[in-house]
Amino acid sequence: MKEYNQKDIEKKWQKKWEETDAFKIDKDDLKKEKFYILDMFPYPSGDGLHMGHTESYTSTDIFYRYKKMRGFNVLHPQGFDSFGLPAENYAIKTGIHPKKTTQKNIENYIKQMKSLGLAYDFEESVITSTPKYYKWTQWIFTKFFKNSLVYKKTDTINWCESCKTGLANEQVEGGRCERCKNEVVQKEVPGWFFKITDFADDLIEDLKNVDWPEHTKKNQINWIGKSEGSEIKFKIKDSDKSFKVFTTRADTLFGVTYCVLAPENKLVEELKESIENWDELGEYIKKTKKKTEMERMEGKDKTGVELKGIKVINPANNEEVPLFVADYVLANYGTGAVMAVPAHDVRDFEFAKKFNLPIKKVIESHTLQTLSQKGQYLSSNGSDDKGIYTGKGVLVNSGKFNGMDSEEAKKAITEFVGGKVTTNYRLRDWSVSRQRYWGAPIPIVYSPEGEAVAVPEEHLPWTLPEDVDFVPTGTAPLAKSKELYTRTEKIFGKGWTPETDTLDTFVDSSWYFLRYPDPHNEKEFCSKDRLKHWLPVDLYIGGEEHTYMHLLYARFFVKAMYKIGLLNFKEPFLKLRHQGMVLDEKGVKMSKSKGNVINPDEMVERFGADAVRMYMMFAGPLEDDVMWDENKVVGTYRFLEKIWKAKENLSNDTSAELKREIHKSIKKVSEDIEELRFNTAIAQMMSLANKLKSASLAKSEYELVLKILAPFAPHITEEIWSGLGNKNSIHKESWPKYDDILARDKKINFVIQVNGKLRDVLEIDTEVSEEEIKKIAKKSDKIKKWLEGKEIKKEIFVKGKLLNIIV
Ligand code: ANZ
Repeated sequence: MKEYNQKDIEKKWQKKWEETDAFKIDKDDLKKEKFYILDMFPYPSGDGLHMGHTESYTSTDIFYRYKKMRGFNVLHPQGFDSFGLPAENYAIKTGIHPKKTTQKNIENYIKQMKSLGLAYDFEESVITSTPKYYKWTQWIFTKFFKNSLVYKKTDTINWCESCKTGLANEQVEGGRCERCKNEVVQKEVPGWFFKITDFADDLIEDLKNVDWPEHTKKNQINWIGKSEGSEIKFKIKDSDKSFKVFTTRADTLFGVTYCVLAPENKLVEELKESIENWDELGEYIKKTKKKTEMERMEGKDKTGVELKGIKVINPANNEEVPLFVADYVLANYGTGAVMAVPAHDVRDFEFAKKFNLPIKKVIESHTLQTLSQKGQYLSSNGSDDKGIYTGKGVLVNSGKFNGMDSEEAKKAITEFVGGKVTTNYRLRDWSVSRQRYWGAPIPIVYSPEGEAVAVPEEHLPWTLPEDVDFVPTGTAPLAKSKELYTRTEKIFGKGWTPETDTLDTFVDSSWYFLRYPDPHNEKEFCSKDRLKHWLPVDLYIGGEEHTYMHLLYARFFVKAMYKIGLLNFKEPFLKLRHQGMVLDEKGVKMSKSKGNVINPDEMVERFGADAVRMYMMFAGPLEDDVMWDENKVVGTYRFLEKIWKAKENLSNDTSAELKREIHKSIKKVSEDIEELRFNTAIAQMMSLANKLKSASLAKSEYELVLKILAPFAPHITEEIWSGLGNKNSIHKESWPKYDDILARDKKINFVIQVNGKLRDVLEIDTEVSEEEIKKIAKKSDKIKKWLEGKEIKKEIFVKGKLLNIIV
């Protein structure tokens, strides 16, 4: 008998599939129902694919093959998110052009993906760093520009000193650069911004229309941070100046004991003349510039400086309160000014304690009112409460509003002081300018008068110049390109200059899924027909880490493109699932620095792609973390061997029992794949494989087994299939139908009790009647002895489950 030699088999079929263009699809075939399954495309790093990729790409590959066998026309593309910092940093170190490194890495990724048997048509890939692709990234940018969805402003942005570039809020983690982990500072830099805030409400609302994990939806909502509140004007005493605060608790207005301006608030400078301690204040403001937003928000030790000589009038009761500058108030949220109510807000409370400011209670909890209890007070100290209560309740110490419910009072008090009900968002416009080289050039040129003009379509792609020095100096590398400046003057005239920033790479990945249906189109980003047919994406699978922002940005792109008539749908990904992480044997996340990374190549080399694919899927539910365990890969290898060996003992007939088992498996595996429960589908096939050896199995039923296994283990099944004399690929076969009657459980375990105690379990046919069961039970030796000499008083019968004989 020929041994199962996975190495030869896998190489042989991978070559054959390639030669026969096995994974090509007709994208214009409108007759078949379409299904678009999308992977999060990788950044082609020098390290190659990691096990996380292997896991998620295997899952989509299985689903793709299954859907195809079900008769769908399935689009299952792969590409490369190939602009970005690592290639540029590598270029800085080695002098090798990022284009070269990227190309080399992509080739390696493709080789790895092929060796795993992943069915991608790489001729239909998108590679974001190619002019062919970024032409359309730039084209969309110019469309946004013409429709006022992108604009330029000078703003304080997050700046990474080490990468010498601006970063979006989303790229700052705990005050550090997401990439290099160095501290991020605030810097005033001119740059381009996408108007994502225009879509804040839709970005929340439309989540109702997609099938996504709840926590991912929640995360999007939290990031957008919609907050309903009021804007209330406070006047400065003896001055015509005033400022507005944003508050979500207008009901607490009578409890204001001071106000705070953010250090960056322009009013501070305007009040300079009247401020008695300007030096102290200036010193403080300078210091806060060094702090990150996170430090300011989370800092336990509150700091600030009172504006001596200034008083503020509370519009509700005309009381005079002091004004402070404190860094816990942020400049770019709300109005950059707050009314402080220490009795009902934690941060104000901490501040008031430190600066010895009055704490005035104006809300009493309902429970406190009715039960005289102080359930929700965090630190109450007796009846003249100086604690803090942040909940809803009833107004006290609030003039004519006393006794009013706090929710009701929000509106009433806002109206009373002539304020305005407003909504605030945490979401900021998306800053997309990067002072880096390896990205798509922003397709903007400036007239000699400084007016920004979009590069016309005929000059797109607006190519990335090659004559630059990558070493970062703080000015954009493109500013050093002679070619870019000459090109600009040649096309637009003397005195015209190019924009020298490049686009954030998140821009590239915000629309790549729109390109896959038509990646070679030179006239449109995607033909209208193909767009209409293929989009939106039916199923998107990818990791949870680092993808929140990508998801938000992609959703924004689709909404913005919808708004300007480029698309006819508003959500890109109808269904989304995340795969878990791959951990090492000890349950530790794999990472280069820990040295516990497992290389997929090595595993494929040792066990074969089929065994590795199956193990990854068998190790647990897709969304759970997988602990890599080499011994268990051996287990899936053995399973494949059992399938392999079965071909040597085929009979003319399949035993009735095995036939039932096979149909049950078809049913279970189909249902499980639909629900992405690959692990339980494999468990079913493993249990089936154990039964193959001892029973007689005919070729026709064996082929059914091969077909349901084919999406999981595409090589071995193809080899056996062809060995059985089949001319066409197994992957072009239809998914088998199961016989409903055979797939049903024939026998059930029926429990027999005597006086409620389990005495016997009978394996009986589901069709046996109640009378018949009672007879069989009483004949059983295990039961007889309990009934001897006794009178049966009652029989309790539960259909399909148990009989309880009471004596
Ligand atoms: C008075 C007050 C009393 C507040 C109270 C809360 C509780 P969210 O829900 O996140 O929108 N705030 C407003 N602008 C701020 C800024 N620029 N920096 C820091 N804090 C700011 O939070 C809104 C609340 O955060 C506002 O409501 C304001 O404090 C504070 F018992 O006003 B509140």
